[in-house]
Amino acid sequence: MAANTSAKPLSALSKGKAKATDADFDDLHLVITYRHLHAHNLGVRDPLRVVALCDSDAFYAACEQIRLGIDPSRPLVVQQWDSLIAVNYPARKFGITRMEKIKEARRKCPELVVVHVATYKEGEAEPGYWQNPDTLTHKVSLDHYRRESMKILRMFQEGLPGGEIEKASIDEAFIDFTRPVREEILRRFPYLAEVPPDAPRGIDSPLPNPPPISWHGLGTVIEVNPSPSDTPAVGLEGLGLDEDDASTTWHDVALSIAAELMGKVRSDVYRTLGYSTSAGIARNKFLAKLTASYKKPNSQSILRNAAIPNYLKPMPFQKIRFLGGKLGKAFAEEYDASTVGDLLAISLEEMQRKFGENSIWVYEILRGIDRSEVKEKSAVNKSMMASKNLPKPITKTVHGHHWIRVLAAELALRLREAREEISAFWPKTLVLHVRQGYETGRSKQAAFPFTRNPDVDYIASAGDKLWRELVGTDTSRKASMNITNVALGFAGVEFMEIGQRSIEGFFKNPPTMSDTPRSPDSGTKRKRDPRDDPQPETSLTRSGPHTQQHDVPPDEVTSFLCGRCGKRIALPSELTDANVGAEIRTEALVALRMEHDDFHVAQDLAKHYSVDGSPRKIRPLEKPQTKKTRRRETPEGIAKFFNKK
Ligand code: DCP
Ligand code: CA
Repeated sequence: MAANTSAKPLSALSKGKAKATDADFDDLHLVITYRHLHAHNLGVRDPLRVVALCDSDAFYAACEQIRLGIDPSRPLVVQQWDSLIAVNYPARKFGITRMEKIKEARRKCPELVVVHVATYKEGEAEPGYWQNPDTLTHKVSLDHYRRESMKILRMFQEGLPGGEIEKASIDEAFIDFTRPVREEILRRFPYLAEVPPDAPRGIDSPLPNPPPISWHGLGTVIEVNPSPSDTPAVGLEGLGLDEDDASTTWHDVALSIAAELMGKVRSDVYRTLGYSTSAGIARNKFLAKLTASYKKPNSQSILRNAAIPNYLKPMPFQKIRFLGGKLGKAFAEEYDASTVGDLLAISLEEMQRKFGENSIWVYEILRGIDRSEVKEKSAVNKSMMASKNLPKPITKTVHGHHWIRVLAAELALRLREAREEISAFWPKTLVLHVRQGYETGRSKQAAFPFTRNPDVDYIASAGDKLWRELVGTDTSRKASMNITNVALGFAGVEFMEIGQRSIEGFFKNPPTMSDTPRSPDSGTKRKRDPRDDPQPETSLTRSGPHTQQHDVPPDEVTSFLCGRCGKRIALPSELTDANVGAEIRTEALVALRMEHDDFHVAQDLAKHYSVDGSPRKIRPLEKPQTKKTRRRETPEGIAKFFNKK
């Protein structure tokens, strides 16, 4: 069944105030047939699709609390220079929030445990927890958090065989449970394995009614009809709601099985590593992410299809990813709307007339439709960059060499760890990037010759050589030096060939996922996609002559140029602030790039498929327009809203 296409009166459309009906969510009530259950390749259009997002609670704070063996009930924050970057839940009870100053936090809670994030300092091969680290001389290290994050991810991989897992950020992962859940349904309900001989429409007959579900112990089931006073705090955990609900579907059964699997692996992570997590379980990534934050910490929430409309309708749509900026504002102004419910009255035709064809993506996301895939990412980044924003610019070569050594220590450690994971991991190229004041950044790269022991000295001396070539020396320079950011990194990572072994063969601890045989038609294991490479889109990754100099675009550190839409996509302003560490920004830029890629993929899919999976026909506009007039109203469709602010 396709999404609601009924046109509403034009007067209502233009104001955006017509009442939304459940017909707006038609695709939620797909009849599930034997064909659906027995198919293995429905991918994102599978009506039994189940996706979870699992996020660690107060992650950096938890890492420090566990590392130091501190009682988890004590209020604890992680500090980076003057700011807080993570606040545990006991500290939140005192009203302490992230981005607060230490002084203020201590005033609110005198017994607060404050841990400064580890830093590198010159002359040390390892990051440390020094007394009074100083941003003028030290560099933040997130290595411990990366390692802990990998431990959690590995437990997911080992504990959820058959589930597709995508690391979404340092402390979040999406898990596609569709495949293991389908197998479990067939195991628990063997009568579904065969189409009954008297089934009226053969394999296209609907499945028999599902058994009642006991949600006890599976998490918080979001209510289908919440009363206005309901808040996540009162929850519905363990109430066994909906056991006798005649509206129970096989998708609900699928959600409940995924909740069992997710709950088990979450408690394994907690027991083994000590990290508490919060998960959201729903029909797709968008809804799983929204659901994960329904109730935090240490909980999981389940969004049944029947509960989607009332869950989404009151939500301010400008909180939705990609609708937070200019695009969301334009919708709010155009339709005098603030919630998802307000916009449901707007027909697809109307949106497409005002915002271009691609606004089908908005139309669908408001209805909880998201066809982006859960994609496994490469286990090891193909590039590695250590970067430092310099509160005090470098004005002398000797200071340049200081920072090269600090950055080289981080790279040496990360390279050693990557090679412990994949013994054949070797970067071909070393890249140095510098930025002068607010001017265009410049970079230079050189081949990075193989050595058995790539220690700090080895990397620093290669970095120093690049520095001399790129920046010059005090005596060789005519203009004064004023370097505000320096980054040293590896690019062009290769896996050295050993016979015919695949990359997986080089894993010392192969993830269970890569051992799991997949049916050829599962369609879940992707070929490597060039977009997986999170390296900013400069010429850094290209191999070239021994040394090459490249001009990189001005805002390379805070934005990237999308090769698909040609737009420069920038981080939100709170992340471009000088107070935000370069490491956080680099991570955020990688995440932004993945999100942007997902956006294109979602748009591609939206262009080609309707809700029931049939090729989409873009319906004619209500008032046929000439190309000329349409161009004037929507010069670039919604793409223009993704321009750099
Ligand atoms: N982080 C950061 N700076 C930010 C945002 C996050 O350094 N502006 C780091 C610290 C966090 C970690 O990333 O611990 C994960 O970010 P989350 O947004 O998931 O926040 P938390 O895990 O700390 O808390 P929550 O329990 O709300 O998820
Ligand atoms: Ca988190």
